[in-house]
This record gives sequence, structure tokens and C-alpha cells, in this order.
Amino acid sequence: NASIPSAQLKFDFKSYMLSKAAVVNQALDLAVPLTYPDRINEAMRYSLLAGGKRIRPALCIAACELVGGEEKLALPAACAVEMIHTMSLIHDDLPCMDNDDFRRGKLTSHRVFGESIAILAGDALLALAFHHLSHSSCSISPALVVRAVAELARCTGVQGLVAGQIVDLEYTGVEKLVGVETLEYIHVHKTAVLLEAAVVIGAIIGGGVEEEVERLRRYARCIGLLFQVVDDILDATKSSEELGKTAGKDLASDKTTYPKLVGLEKSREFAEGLLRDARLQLEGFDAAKAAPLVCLANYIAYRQK
Ligand code: GRG
Repeated sequence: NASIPSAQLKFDFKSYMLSKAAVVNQALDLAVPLTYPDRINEAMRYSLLAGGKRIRPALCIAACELVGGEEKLALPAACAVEMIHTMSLIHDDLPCMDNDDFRRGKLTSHRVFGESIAILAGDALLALAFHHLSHSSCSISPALVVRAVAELARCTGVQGLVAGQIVDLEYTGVEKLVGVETLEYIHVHKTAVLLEAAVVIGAIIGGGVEEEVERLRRYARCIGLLFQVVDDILDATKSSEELGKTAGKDLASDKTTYPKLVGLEKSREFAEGLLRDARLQLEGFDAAKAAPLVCLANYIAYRQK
């Protein structure tokens, strides 16, 4: 711990995450009122308020605060990112994609509302995300809001989540392991881009200068890939008891993971390197203000699931 600044050691990460999640949950609740036509609003609310960890909104708000912006400035953007995340989960779970029955410990949207409503709930959340972001506080310059909208659009479409999903689908059911480059392409596009958008949009909305925004982009790229490498390591080191609970899902069989390609030791070294690089990007900032983002990177690296 000797190398960790005392401001970061003192920082209460758990309380920070709980307080950001509470603010975001309240704003998301207000963003989707139960108006006519009820069923689609119910479906949107069902997935949006299903209790995700709210990592992306926390990243967005933390980046905004780090460059000197207030929490409330970033709140619409933080909600917009979570709306995109939620819609991507709804579509990912569909029978034509991963065909999952459970998400966040609850039945998936299509299992509760049927496939048509689940697709439409995803579509509606996608549109609402941009609507919400474009209605950010009028104290933010319209030019910054447009930059944020462009950032979110890029990471959502064919340069982002959609690209990751399509390449992932191409290799689903293929027995051969994919190469490291393809695996990284899938991880970067399916997972890292949205974490990057969350951080970068927060920094833009908070009024960060170009150099700060780009430093935070590099931080986010590292933690985005780290998220998936750690996921792969956790999959590889799951106890046989835990594997039993997920029997029927293709955890151990056909999915390519970093440990399968390069071994557990090299995967761990890769993860450590990504965490180091992420933290390096934060070194130029005030240590106390950077504490939430340092702790978020540590959380992603050391989480147990
Ligand atoms: C975006 C137009 C558009 C379509 C969707 C289906 C699809 C294209 C993309 C799939 C994206 C996907 C499901 C990526 C996985 C992301 C991921 C790491 C999820 C888990 O994130 P956590 O742990 O989850 O933050 P919680 O539940 O806590 O929010």
C-alpha cells in the first residue's frame, strides 16, 4: 500500500458507488413513466430498474467530477449510457442471439413480455438514450452536448456494440478457438467501447480540456479490456460447484477466453498490465479527485464475479 496516495486509501468506495447508484436509479425511474402504452413502458422499466451494478453511470459521473463538473451535469448522460447498456443486454438475451432465460437474477425481458415487446423495449431505450442525453442541462454548451451525442452514437453502432456482437455471433458454435486478435476485437467492441463512452462523455460534459478527455479515454480503454480479461479469468477459475450451477450454458466448452489462448499466468499478467496503464493515465490528476476512478479500476480488476 506504500505507493497508494493516502487520499485514495481513505476514499470510501462502497459508499460512493451506493450513493451514485441511488441517484442514477431515481433518475432512471423518472425517465420512464408508466404512461400509455403501458406494456412497453413496463418492459423498459423492468430491465432498466433490474438492479445492475451501475458501473457505467458511476464512471460517467466520476469522470465529470474529476475534470471539475458537478454530478447533476452528468446525470442525464450517465442515464443515457445505462439505457444503451440495458438495451444491449435485452437484445443480447433474445432467442435469435444468446437465448438466455435469466439476467441480473431475473427472467429476461422476452421471457416475461414476449419477443416482440422485448425487441421494441430495446429499440425504445436506444431512442430514449439519445433523447435524454440531448436534453442535458441548458448550462452545458450545445457544442459539448453534440460531441457527447456523437460519442455515444459511435460506440453503439457498427463501430461499437453492434460490431462486437456481429463478430461474436460469427464465431458462436464454431469449434475452433478464435485468435487473440479476434478475441480482443470482440471484447473491445462488445464491452470496452461503452465504458469508454461513459468516461469520455462524462469528461466532455464536465468541461474537460482535450488533453484530459484523451487521457481519460486511454484510462477507459484499459479498464474496458481489463473488464473482459478478468471475466475470462474468473470463468477459468470458477470452482466445479459454481460450474455446476451454470451447467447447460457454454461456460467451459466452446467460448474462447484469454486463459484458453495464452494460459492463466499470462492472462493475469495482461490484466495487471492493463490496471497499471489505467492508473498511470490518472497520475496527472489531483489524487483525491482521481480516487473514484482509481477505485473503479481496482474494483474491475479484483472483483470476484
Ligand atoms: C446497441 C443497437 C445495439 C444493439 C445491441 C446485442 C448487442 C447489440 C450487443 C451485445 C453487447 C453486450 C451484451 C455486451 C456485454 C456487456 C457486459 C460486459 C455486460 C455485463 O456488464 P455488467 O457486469 O452488468 O456491468 P450489470 O448487470 O451490473 O449492469
